[in-house]
Amino acid sequence: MRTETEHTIFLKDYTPSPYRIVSVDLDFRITAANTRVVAQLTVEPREGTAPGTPLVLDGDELTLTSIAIDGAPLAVSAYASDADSLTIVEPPLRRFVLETEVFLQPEGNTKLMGLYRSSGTWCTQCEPEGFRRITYYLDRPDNLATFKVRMSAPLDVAPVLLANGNLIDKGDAGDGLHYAVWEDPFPKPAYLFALVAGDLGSISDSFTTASGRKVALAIYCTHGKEEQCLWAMDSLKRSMAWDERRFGREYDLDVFNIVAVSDFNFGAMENKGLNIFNDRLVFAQPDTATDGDYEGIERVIAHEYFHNWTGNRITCRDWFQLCLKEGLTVYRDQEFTSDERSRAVKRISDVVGLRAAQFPEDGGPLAHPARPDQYREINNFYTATVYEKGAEIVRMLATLLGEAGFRKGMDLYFERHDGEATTIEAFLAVFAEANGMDLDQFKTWYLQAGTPRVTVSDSYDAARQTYTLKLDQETLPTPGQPTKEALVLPIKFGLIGPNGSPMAWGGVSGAEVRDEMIVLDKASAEITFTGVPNKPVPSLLRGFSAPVNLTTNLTQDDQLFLARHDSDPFNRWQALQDVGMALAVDAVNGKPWSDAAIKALSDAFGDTLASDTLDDAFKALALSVPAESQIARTVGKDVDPSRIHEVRDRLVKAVFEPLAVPMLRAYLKLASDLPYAPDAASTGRRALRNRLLGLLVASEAAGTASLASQQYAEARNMTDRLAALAASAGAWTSDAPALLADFRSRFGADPLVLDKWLTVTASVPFDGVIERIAAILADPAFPKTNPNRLRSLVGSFAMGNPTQFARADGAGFRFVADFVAEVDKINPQVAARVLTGFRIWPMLESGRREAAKAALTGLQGTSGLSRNTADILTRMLAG
Ligand code: B3K
Ligand code: ZN
Repeated sequence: MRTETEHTIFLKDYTPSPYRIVSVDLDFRITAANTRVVAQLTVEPREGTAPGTPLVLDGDELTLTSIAIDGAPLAVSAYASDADSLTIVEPPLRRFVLETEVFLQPEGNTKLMGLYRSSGTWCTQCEPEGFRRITYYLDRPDNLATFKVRMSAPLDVAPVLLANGNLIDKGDAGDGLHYAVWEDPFPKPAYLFALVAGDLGSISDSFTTASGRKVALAIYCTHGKEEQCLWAMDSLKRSMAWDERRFGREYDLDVFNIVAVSDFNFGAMENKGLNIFNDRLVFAQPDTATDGDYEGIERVIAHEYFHNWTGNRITCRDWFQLCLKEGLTVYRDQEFTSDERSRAVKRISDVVGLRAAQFPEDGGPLAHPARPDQYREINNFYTATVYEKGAEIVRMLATLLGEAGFRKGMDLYFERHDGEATTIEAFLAVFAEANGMDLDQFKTWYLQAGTPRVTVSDSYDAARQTYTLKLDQETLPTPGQPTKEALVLPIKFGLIGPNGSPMAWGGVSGAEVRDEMIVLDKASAEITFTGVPNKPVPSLLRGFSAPVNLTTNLTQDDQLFLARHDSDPFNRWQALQDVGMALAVDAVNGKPWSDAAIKALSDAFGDTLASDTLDDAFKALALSVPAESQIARTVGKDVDPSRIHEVRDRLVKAVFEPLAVPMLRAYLKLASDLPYAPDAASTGRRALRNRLLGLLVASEAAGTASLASQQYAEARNMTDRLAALAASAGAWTSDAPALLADFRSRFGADPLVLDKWLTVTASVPFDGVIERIAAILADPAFPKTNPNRLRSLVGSFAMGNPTQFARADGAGFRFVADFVAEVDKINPQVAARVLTGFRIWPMLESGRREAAKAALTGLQGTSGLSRNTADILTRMLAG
């Protein structure tokens, strides 16, 4: 086990490198046995570099076979190399060319960082620190260089040779080899380098930019999957058009290539001009991909494309600034989806995701600021906090500045920082400057971890016709941050009169209130509205305008009033969630439900279902009670996941069973004979129908038991089939085992569909699941080197099956800890990610807490743990 401080990198220690690499010439000779890389780096000392300052390059698992400066081989005393660096002791204090030759073993590279092979294809992943596994380099994002890449490979196994930028030469290289030369004119950090060599099929298309340049587009994939790339191509073209319309950003190279590979640690990678994707985020056809998959592909294709400006043209100075590109680009992809589909539905889904992934992170032992100030392993900081909270921070900025003010800031950002590696400070400065606004306090959002709690209570004075809102904010301590400062919170709101219409007010005092937004920037404030003729119901935090936990003194009646009348669709949805949550928490605390309270919620759901103004996708989201993980988080301590499961189950039955007849009628009416289409309206229709199916099965209403197996059998697309399977397996109906077996035999040969089966299997909340997962893992044919398979099976167990993962007897914890120890030797990134499932442990009841701690402590005793896993483990146990 490493110690606390070993290898910790601090933001405060940032210094520019004394040398710069300005251009790179790479020559790859790829053969079945190994890959030889010859690198010619043109290096310059930075101004002020003292004579004799060594040049230290990063390297990892490289075999150095020759080294020269300006063509002259170096004496052994002139350089030193160890496991992770190459030092040139006394480089010339002028521009020079350093030439190295190294050998790599892509075949055995199961970490999937650097150059590796996936199903025979050579491909790369360099972000954040993978380029050092390809050649010795200044592997840091602030070194921008132009790259020219020559590669040769056997023509029979690798007829396709790709790298960043434009193809400038290709031909025969003799001995059954061929070569290609690619040049990228845009200076870039090494993490955006990419290379692909393989036997691939492709589809191609083109896009003409606003200024009339024609860009050649292509998506490469395993032969036979070409048709399945059409949706991704469609999404790409729409993304390119959207970025021109919405942000005035055009694509800059003549080609844009995407390659789908099967073994990939993450979702996708925005390498300049050559995006590499996990194939699950490219392939789609109706009988194997769900609506969720289609949407995910559209979103991630857009996300990686948008990085071309926010990430590539303007990159990060250091990895602490990761959310400079990630938070901003997630914000941009969220806006794209909102414009392409339904804004309200997108917002609700994003908030559901934020609460499921980011809030638990922010409230647990792994909490960290959106811009961390220290790390031991940067790969562990590609988190929901950096991505999703990062996007929320940008969204708040847009809310505070307004659409035009935000766009002015973005324009200035592109104008001023194009071609640079920069910081959060520089990002905030352009918005401050373009809008004449002080954003010093706003910056705290990037520096402070934890989800603020906002408490609001209201009172009405009929005699004075005044209405008062009292607001408080508090952020609890997080690891390393015992005290917290007040944040700037944009709280969008409205007051609703007794007739359900918006209510105007005469005057307001006590805090900054503009239009329909309160800007709370102190620990507390009291806001008084004058000229208020009746007691209103406040609709607070409309559109979830700040990522906080909100508690109010609203009654169930007030909430249900909002659910019916609020003009803000987000808050209509939220109000129903709040009512369900209050009932669930009462039951967990042993407080019985009143019949009236259950009936009121049930009626509100009934009205939602019957509404002819709400759309299907919204209804699908609204007809729900909070997830178990949400309830657990709200309960907050001494959590018993089995009890929460039982309570939620009972709540679903109590409120939805009385609606069985209208739900069944609606379910039957929503069936469609139309061919599958992934548009928002058809997706919404299926979402509602499948939600109703899930509720009917879970409520165990009479006559609904066979509904799932019937839908499963008749389904004509994967969305409907998988929904039926999940409904059946989630309730473990008598048909569930047979449906699971059928699904496996029908689709088991398609790895991406097998993943769905693995996830459903691992998510069954009843005893027996661990044994089933263990048996699947023990099958010698199960590929333990494939991240998608491992995450679908064990990742979804650790993250999405709290009753079994957090079993009272500790079997779930031990199982996951053993898995992490084993997979850590193969792929540390996957192991560390699965381990984060333990972050719930401090809030569990004492027996489970002890069991989790014992499993974690046992894992800590394993020798040779990777830095990735050791880092998560240390923080998990210290928090
Ligand atoms: N930038 C990549 C993430 C790389 C992850 C490395 N551990 C994908 C993205 O966010 O667009
Ligand atoms: Zn990204």
